[in-house]
Amino acid sequence: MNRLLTISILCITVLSHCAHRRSPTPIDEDQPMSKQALVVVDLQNDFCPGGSLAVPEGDKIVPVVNDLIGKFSQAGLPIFATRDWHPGDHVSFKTQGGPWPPHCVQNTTGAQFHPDLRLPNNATIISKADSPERDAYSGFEGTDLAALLEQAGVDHIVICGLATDYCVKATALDGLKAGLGVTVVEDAIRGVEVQPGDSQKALDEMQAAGVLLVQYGAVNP
Ligand code: VGL
Ligand code: ZN
Repeated sequence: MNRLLTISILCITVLSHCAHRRSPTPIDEDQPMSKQALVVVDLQNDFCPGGSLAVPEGDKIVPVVNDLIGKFSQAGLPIFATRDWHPGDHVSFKTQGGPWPPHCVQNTTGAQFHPDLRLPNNATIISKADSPERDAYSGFEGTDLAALLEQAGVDHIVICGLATDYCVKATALDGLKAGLGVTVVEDAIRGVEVQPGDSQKALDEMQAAGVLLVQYGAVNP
């Protein structure tokens, strides 16, 4: 009797295990459920060729970023676009003793998104560094980006935009600090390169901190 019971339990265990492995389940148990959002960083005229703080080839990423926007839109996932949004007397400007030429001054053409960038109407725009006395490279700094992502149930952000060695890096590192998974799309970013090699250094730093670096083709939200 005991033997029969043991064999029965064994059979049930094996069968239920097989059924479990084979049953199509909407939840992939190897990967916890995750909701992603796209964060487009500072893809503004002043950071593109012809702008006052031009990133070399900054405009080259626009078609790739538009494709990423398409992928996230298709998947019904949220899209955020940060913008540098400085007052005319911003502390980061050389005119005020700062390191940069005046750029992305509120309500000027230079602060507008690149004209070919196709942001959907429901994208959320995050303005940063908008007070005279404070600079902010990260899209999280002094904004409600973290709260909005949490509200939307997002636990992983995919980052593209400008510039690799400043705002992309700062946003990615702050994303990790906020407890999010962070992916940076290498062929959808460009760097200022004040010193040659700054972009590569930024990529190394991000990767060491836990940022996932991928090519555009590998992004399947
Ligand atoms: C940025 C320099 C100054 C950026 C913003 O968006 O990366 N860089 N302000
Ligand atoms: Zn700035």
